[in-house]
Amino acid sequence: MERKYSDEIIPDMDGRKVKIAGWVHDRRKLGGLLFLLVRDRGGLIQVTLPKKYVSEDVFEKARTVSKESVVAIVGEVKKEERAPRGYEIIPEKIDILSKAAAPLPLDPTGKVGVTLDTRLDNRVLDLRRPNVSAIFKIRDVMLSAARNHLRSKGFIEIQTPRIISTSSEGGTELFPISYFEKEAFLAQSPQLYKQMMMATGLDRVFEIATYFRAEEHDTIWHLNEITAIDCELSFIEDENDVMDVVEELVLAIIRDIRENCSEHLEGFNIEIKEPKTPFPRITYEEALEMLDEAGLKVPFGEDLSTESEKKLGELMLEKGWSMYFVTKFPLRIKPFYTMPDRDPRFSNSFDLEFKGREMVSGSQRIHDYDLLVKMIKEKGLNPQGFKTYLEAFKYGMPPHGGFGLGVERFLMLLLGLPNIREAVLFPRDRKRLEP
Ligand code: AMO
Repeated sequence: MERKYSDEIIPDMDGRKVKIAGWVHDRRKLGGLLFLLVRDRGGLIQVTLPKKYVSEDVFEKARTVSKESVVAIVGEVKKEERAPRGYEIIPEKIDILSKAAAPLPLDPTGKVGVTLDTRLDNRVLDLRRPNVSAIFKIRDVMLSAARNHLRSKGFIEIQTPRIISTSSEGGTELFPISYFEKEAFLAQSPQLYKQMMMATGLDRVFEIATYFRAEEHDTIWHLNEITAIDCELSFIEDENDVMDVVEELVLAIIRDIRENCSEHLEGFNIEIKEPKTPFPRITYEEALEMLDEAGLKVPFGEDLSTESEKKLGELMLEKGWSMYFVTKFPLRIKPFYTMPDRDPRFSNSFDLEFKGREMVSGSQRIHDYDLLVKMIKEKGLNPQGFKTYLEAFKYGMPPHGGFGLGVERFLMLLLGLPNIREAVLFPRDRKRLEP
């Protein structure tokens, strides 16, 4: 008999015989009635066992099977308004496919409070909780929305090496690995490769990329292994063209989630609103002025701290803006590949801020070979280390720019998750390498 998911059965199937399978979520006894709640990916199914009507063997299995064991049940659908989804199953056969050991290290019903650390230590059981797996169903929609949107705009998806020989974002955040006789590193972003692609004629590319960052931070905002949506596009005038792509992409993702995730969003105490558009583009200098007026002084030339970003977020939200760009950061604090502004103190760079946190970072890039070599040297780096990257700039490189959007940051901010670790299946942080 064909197996059905809980959400494929409807009360109108009253009287039909079905097969279901899943995990024993909970068991209740009420007089002569025994209830098993069976959980599958679609939700909960009430299996009702009136002692008089079911066989002794079936009743005994249901009475004794340990919680979280995997069962397959054949039975009759009965309309029942008080049950989840308005139906229950009266079983005629129960197969125990896999017995769960007791006691459980974590209770997937969520009745017992647990710390995030215990949850992450027992992530497989944690992911059985509908509220937790919902995050990853939404993440899936987020990535497929991004893919669909970018493809519709002429971007093609690429994969670049995760093992690299040189740093792309500056020297300090790399994980060294042993690569035969050579020194190598885990990629901290696809930056250099996505730029090299601009010299191939494939002039709009994106990658759903893994970043490895050996940052020492132990905060609710940072991970050592993250996923980002990275884009690069050619024939731009300046960074404004790149910001247009970011804005459209973010809106497309939010719209898709609003349209397709209402069921997954039920457990979150949050309404996902479409942000007001067009996203304002305020310069770094304007941001500093706003902060100064609010009593927070940021010395010119310094990056915005977490505190100043948060304050700016509050000031912008007062004006109705949950998303906005901060543009024209000082050139000194940006990576070597960033295009200088006409005013050489600044750069053609931007961040997209969401609720007072950086979610996207991008810029127009330098496409002139000599200027690029000069900037590499000015950052105290050796052009020799960037030899193959620089080659791509020698034989015709169009003007270009791009950005990286942190998937976990976006998911965390969108769903109001208290810790970025909740937005990854198996997070990697300073202390966590397992599971
Ligand atoms: P950047 O280093 O700003 O830019 O990274 C891009 C986006 O990735 C996310 N992010 C992180 N999220 C969690 N933990 C971390 N440790 C972490 N580091 C980064 C943020 C951030 O905005 N090459 C450039 C992008 C470009 O210009 O194309 C880059 O890597 O959301």
